[in-house]
Amino acid sequence: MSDMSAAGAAGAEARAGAEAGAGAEARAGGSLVDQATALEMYRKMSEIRQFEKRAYDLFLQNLVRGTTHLGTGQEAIAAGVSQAMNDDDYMFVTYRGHNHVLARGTPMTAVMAELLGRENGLMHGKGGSMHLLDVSRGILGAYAIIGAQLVIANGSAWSAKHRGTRQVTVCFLGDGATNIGAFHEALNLAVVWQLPVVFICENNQYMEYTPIGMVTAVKRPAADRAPAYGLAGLEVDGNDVEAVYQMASTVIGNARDGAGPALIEAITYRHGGHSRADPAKYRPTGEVQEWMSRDPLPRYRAVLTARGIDPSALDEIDKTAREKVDRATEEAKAGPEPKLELAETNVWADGGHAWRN
Ligand SMILES: Cc1ncc(C[n+]2csc(CCOP(=O)(O)OP(=O)(O)O)c2C)c(N)n1
Ligand SMILES: [Mg+2]
Repeated sequence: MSDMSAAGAAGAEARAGAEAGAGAEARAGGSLVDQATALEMYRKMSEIRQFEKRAYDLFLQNLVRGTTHLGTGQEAIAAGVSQAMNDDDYMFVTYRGHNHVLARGTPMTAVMAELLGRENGLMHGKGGSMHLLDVSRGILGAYAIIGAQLVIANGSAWSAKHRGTRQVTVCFLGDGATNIGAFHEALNLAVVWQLPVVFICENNQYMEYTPIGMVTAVKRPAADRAPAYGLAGLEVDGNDVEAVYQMASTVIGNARDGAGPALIEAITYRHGGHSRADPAKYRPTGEVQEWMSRDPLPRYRAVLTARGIDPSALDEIDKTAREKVDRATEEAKAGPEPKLELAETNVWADGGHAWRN
């Protein structure tokens, strides 16, 4: 028990340092990010934005199977956090997971084809938008049950700790998950076991249709709960990709070095409704306009050009991203419908199902 307390205390100090460190970097105006990293993050955001626009157009053409939850407006969080991860780190996402999977480098055609239910999709057309999984890139699933992924992410973090691999698990969640029991269970155990896990709460202000503030006892649903579990109440502007990148780098680095878990609340806004069935008419016009003026993409473009990057270099990135989305769309559309024989494959880890039936 005393060992555990000592580890907890060391972790708390490291986390306090992380908070101070992130603040200092933010005060330096974000210029600590080198140009190659900055352009890489811009590229990721541009690709995601255009992918999501295309996904929406494809719905309207009735080509996307099942429902879809777009991450438009939240690109800076996926881009900044993924940039701070090592290649062999693990990632858990929600049903709103296109952004994160693309930012992690999963081929765009595979993601697009999955939305279209084609055999060349990431899950061979059997998962759809809500169930993107790419074990080769450490993405251990997309979870549609709110909060479920947090406790499973603890398992992946525990495994890495047990094996001594220095891999960190990054687990994304929505603000709505903070009022689910699994959120509290997962945070408690992550701290008790000092797991190398970083939880990123994307507070986009709404759950399905209800503002998170209407049903939550504290102002900041994640950050204000963190201290109850001995964690720093970290909050970041989720529409500022460099701030996200810097804070994520600090806490992921700490977790890798054995300082234990962290929880970040990234403040953001989704540009559209909850899912394709939701026109989001319940949101006040002024609120939407206010957030649109903080759109992470034009905002980062302004930061980069003010820093001396030629706008034509950014135009070129946007053009290449558009071409990539065009190519992915064509390749996805050209993919065959999944064959019936595939229906019962990939169900169990051994690729079979016979023992159960
Ligand atoms: C345990 C559980 N309860 C209810 C739902 C229905 N549901 C689907 S999405 C959602 C809202 C989640 O909001 P949030 O966590 O803020 O994520 P966001 O959609 O804003 O990204 C709800 C309640 C569910 N999927 N799982
Ligand atoms: Mg939400």
